[in-house]
Amino acid sequence: MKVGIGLGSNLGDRLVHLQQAKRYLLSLSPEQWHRASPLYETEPADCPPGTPKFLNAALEIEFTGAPRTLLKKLLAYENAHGRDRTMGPNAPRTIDLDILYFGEREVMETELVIPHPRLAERRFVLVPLSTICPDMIVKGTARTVRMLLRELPSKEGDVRFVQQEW
Ligand code: PH2
Ligand code: MG
Ligand code: MG
Repeated sequence: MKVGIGLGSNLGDRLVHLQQAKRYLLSLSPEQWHRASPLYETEPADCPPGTPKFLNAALEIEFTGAPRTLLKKLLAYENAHGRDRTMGPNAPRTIDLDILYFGEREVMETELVIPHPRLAERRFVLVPLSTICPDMIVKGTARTVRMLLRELPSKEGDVRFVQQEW
């Protein structure tokens, strides 16, 4: 199954955190097959005042296990790489790995909702995603990634291209 993962970091060496996580995610994919978005620096959305800016990107990999298996791996990776969950919602984090889509699957469980429930509201997700799958229809929205992005109001400079390769 082709799986989209959103990556974010706004604590410590953000680029290194994203690069290390990318290497890990590729290791889950047969022959390291993947598509990667460029890297973006983004304004914090729905975060406490004074929150540092994020680096965000999106990655598509091939994953042959179940959605919950992948979720467990991502959470374990975050925990092993300095993610502090005691600081409250949307506190600065070394690394955040979110499942955005999982092939055509829809999952509605307490700990896991796929497609990601806030995907359609977030430019820091849709801008990177639109570079790897602009014409993918997002399950449950009847819209493509490109359409969702076009419908979302943008604030000047909220998502800034940093570099293609990372
Ligand atoms: N992640 C959040 C909340 N707000 N804002 C930006 N710019 N980037 C993120 O990755 C992000 C956020 C919750 O995971
Ligand atoms: Mg997140
Ligand atoms: Mg998360």
